[in-house]
Amino acid sequence: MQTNRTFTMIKPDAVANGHIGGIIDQITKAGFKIVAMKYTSLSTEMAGKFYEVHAERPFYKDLVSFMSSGPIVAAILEKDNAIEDFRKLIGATDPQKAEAGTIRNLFAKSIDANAIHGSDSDENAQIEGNFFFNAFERA
Ligand code: 3AN
Repeated sequence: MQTNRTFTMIKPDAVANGHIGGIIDQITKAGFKIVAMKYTSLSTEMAGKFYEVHAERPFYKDLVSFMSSGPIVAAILEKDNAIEDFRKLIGATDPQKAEAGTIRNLFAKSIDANAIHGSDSDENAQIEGNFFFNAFERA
């Protein structure tokens, strides 16, 4: 399993607020290489499947509805120690708790509309990347 890749999504709030460019700038300045990238949107079915691991959580329904509310940008990123370094770059789930200078601190307003997703493990990075990109696109 690859340990130098992570998967990210710029969420509907950040896209709607015009932050695609600002966020990609932070990502590339932090040393991540873009392996694959796609501007697209999720149906409620696709969002439900993507967040299936959270199906029992109280916020699941709202999360699915939010994530299918507008366009997103999905991407596979490469860097040594990608998972940990990217989680550091995006900051805590709750933007109020995200460290100064992190992407969520700069661009997110609330815990549900928190601007960006980052995979939490090598295994999930692979599953999530495969969800959006075929084998040729993620070579
Ligand atoms: P992270 O995205 O930081 O890995 P997770 O995996 O715990 O956070 O949660 C997945 C997504 O679910 C978050 N990005 C956020 O949009 C939403 N979420 C998490 N916790 C809450 C919460 N307490 N209330 C509302 N939405 C939440």
